Amino acid sequence: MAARKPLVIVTRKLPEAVETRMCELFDARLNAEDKPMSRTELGQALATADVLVPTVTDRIDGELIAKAGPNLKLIANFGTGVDNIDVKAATEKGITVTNTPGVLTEDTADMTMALILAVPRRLVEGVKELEADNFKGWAPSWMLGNRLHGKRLGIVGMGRIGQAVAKRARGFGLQIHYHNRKPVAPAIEQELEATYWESLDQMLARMDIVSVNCPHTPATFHLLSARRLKLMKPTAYIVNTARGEVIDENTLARMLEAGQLSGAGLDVFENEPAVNPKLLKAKNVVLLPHMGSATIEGRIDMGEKVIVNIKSFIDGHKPPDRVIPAML
Ligand code: 8YV
Repeated sequence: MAARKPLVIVTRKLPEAVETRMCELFDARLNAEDKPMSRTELGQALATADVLVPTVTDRIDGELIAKAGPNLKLIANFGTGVDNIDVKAATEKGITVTNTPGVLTEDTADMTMALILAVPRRLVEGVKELEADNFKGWAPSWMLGNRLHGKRLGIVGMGRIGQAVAKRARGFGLQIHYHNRKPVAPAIEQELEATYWESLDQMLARMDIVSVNCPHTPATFHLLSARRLKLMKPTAYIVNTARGEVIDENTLARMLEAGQLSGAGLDVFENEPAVNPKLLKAKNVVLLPHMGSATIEGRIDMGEKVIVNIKSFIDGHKPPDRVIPAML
């Protein structure tokens, strides 16, 4: 008798090509309506599945993992960030966790660059002015922003995405500075002409634009704390395409309102999908609904990675994108 296909529960709607392939390979339970699962539904999924495929919108904490059924051996996250999953609790229960690194690097870096351009150059404000019929002809002192060329960009987190941002930013004449747990390889530093700052405090105080590109972990929660945000120049801009939790959002909103920072470009928020009302009201911000990696190509590549991780796991191999708690 043919072996039973593994029961793979997918919490959200994925691209058609990905779902079709999943149905060929696995006993896949899909979410055609794309309605986010409630906590109870997630609990049921964990209790019955062999493999769970969650996304950033599913919070798989220690309490849920403790109630996982005996069949659950793999959580194959559709996404790179795994701050939605208690990886340590999963690993201790013998559940492997995988993610989808690499395939959304370029898309996220593009969106970061778009925000780095959009905020100092007042792109969205300009669109709104035109739509409001406020364009009465060119004027020498109207809609003036700030020049990018020659300014200092401070990248917080020089991993794949941070480096991809640096490459783009160099093309726009920005000087690259970065803070990371460790300096990157000298060859990369040379190629990017990047300056390493061991002290995040010192870097923040000297940058014109700060881009957050590190993962959200217990160590990076509110890394840009109220104290650190206050070290930044009032003329500086801040861009975040990583995770809202890395910045003290409340303080950031208050500082933007008070003119203690020049502006912010945010694709992510601390309590998604909620957005701080002060940010929504602020003029000097560009706010996006967590769409940094939202390309058709990227989503298909992410799905492909999830499939490869599941397939290699059930075939008895180490899945390529295992997340090891010690690495977080
Ligand atoms: C993903 C992301 O689309 O992969 C990540 O870490 O932030 C997003 O761009 C999302 O996580 C999907 O689960």
